[in-house]
Amino acid sequence: MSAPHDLAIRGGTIVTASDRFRADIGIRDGRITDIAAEITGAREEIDATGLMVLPGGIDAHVHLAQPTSDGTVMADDFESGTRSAAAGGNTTVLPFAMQVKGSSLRDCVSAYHAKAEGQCYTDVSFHLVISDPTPQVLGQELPALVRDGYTSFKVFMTYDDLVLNDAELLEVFEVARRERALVMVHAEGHDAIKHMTRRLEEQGKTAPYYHAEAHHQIAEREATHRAISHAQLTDVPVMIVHVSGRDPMEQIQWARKRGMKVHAETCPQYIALTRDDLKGLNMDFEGAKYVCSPPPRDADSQAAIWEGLRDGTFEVFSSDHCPFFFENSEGTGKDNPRARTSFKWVPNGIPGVETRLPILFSEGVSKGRISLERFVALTSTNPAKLYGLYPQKGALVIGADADITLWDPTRTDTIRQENLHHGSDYTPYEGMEITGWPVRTILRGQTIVVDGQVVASKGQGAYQTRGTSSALA
Ligand code: DUC
Ligand code: ZN
Ligand code: ZN
Repeated sequence: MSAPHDLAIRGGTIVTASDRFRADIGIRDGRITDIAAEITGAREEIDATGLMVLPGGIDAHVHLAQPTSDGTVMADDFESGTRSAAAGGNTTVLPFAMQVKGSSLRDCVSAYHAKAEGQCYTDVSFHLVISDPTPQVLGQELPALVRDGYTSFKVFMTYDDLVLNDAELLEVFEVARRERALVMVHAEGHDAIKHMTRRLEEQGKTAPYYHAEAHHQIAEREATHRAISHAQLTDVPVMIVHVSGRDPMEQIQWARKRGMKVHAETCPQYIALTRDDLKGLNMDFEGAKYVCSPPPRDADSQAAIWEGLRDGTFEVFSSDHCPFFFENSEGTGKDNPRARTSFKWVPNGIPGVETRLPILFSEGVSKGRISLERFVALTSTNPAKLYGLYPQKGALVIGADADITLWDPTRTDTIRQENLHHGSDYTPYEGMEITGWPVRTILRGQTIVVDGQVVASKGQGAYQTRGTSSALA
């Protein structure tokens, strides 16, 4: 008689978004088939005594192998980016298939699939980015893609090559409503940023630090309110991504109190960094290592973000992993000749897919700011629900994919670039001390990382077609 389970995870404490309890997990053919007090006789057993057994991390906001308009090159392709994700306790990541202006959206998606095919260590699924909302895109391509399982897309309220005006935003929101897709918004006011940039440059304020002044929190607050208003007018749920501080967060709370369907995401940089990090060493170019948009704010905003993580204002905690080299010989990293002339040319983005979960675990759970159940909700269950992957992903229930991360809540470590698996040549979190570390990552029943060693083979990760967001169900 064959063994009833391929794998049993024994002796650990299972933690979900709502409960924790002592039980074993039995797995067959990549799925959870049993959760019981004691499971014996499996072909393979993992002893999880003393460990926490959590659903695998789902990072719902990463950028991999994305084309750029200025010649900068992303430091991660699908191979290195998903390897880094797996090492950081993730089993699924959601990068963006970016429409290049003037191109067919479908062609961009096909090109992105070609980059991912056979390269991934974790499962992946793509959000779309709509940069050119032509009648053909809105009338045909986008509806067809949503039906094919690309059930979320992002729009930008800033960047010359991505910004949509208000009329375009409203039209895109209408399509999201009609097709039942979740629209994600990068909410920063383009004209305000351009104005601030001009004034700062006139005063010779061109160091990376001034990126944080140009991308002022007021510009984020204004755009957040505008996005919410457009969503209310078109009666569609929205996800405001990478919310950085108190002011935009209060707009979201204001809307929610009035019954509007506004969802919100925040990221590690808004709890672990401040704008002072952009000063580098005495306002030098080191500050470019922390340039991302929206930028980190101040201690008051960090405190606000923690309140929002606790009280449910934020449902999703993603990395916004957008990795560039700091310096490389081709001059295609952050330190390039143009970027030395003004902060406005520094590529916007920082790496973080591998450090997202340890940072939230350590700063949140280990320091008593959030519960472990809330950690699971923010980093796995809620993203699965909101992006149409639940309950196949983000849940430890019978029938779900056996995507599981084992955590040692007592293990201490220090974040060091030399130990990370990403393609960047630095981490903005260098030297950060962490309590609580993922010690094993299991993807559909197969161990892909153990004690920091990636044991998966490239291509083990698979593309996941998604259903409708819980926000639209
Ligand atoms: N928006 C993102 O979501 N990531 C990096 C840069 C940006 O503007
Ligand atoms: Zn963005
Ligand atoms: Zn992003």
